[in-house]
Amino acid sequence: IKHPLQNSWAMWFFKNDKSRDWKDNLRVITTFDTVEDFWGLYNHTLPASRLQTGCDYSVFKAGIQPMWEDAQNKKGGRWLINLNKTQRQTHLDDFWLETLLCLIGEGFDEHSDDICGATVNIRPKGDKLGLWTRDATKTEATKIIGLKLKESLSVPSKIVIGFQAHSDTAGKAGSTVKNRFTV
Ligand code: M7G
Repeated sequence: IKHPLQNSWAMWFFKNDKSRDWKDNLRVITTFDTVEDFWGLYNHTLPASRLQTGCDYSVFKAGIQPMWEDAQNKKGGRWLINLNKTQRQTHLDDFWLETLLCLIGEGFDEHSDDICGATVNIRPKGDKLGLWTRDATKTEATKIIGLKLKESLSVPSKIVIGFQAHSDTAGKAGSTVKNRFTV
């Protein structure tokens, strides 16, 4: 028998088609709730580094859509790791896999309930990895989650990462969003 995960998850794919609404470019690839089905999916999908620019992968708990508007996300935010252009080849796939293993393995311990999912954005100016949490007002839990993410990805402690509330990000295309927290 397969090894069950604590939660059911859905993997989503976003392909940028500017003729359509943002939400209409978002599709579920599949859902999974066992270790074996996770690896089956992982091994049969392109690594993030080989997606076209403008594409995203997201993995969210079943029932949560990977968008700010979802009831589980709207009061939340994301820890954001910005990669430079060369890191697509050197770091992106490792970072994404480690993030997925933290999600499905409930690696945030007692704060795992605060986790909604994670997204990787493939972009010409630099790829981004976001870990989405449920409640941007939870200062301590949010900081612990950010530290755990840095540690899991072996991000050097001198590199500072920021947490942004979705309510600050929504509707601010192009402009910089202030960080609620940094670690
Ligand atoms: P992005 O893909 O997160 O980053 O957002 P990018 O600027 O590096 O490409 C690009 C745009 O996609 C935003 O300005 C929004 O127009 C749209 N968008 C992104 N997200 C995550 C959402 C979302 O959750 N909801 C809605 N309605 N639009 C979004």
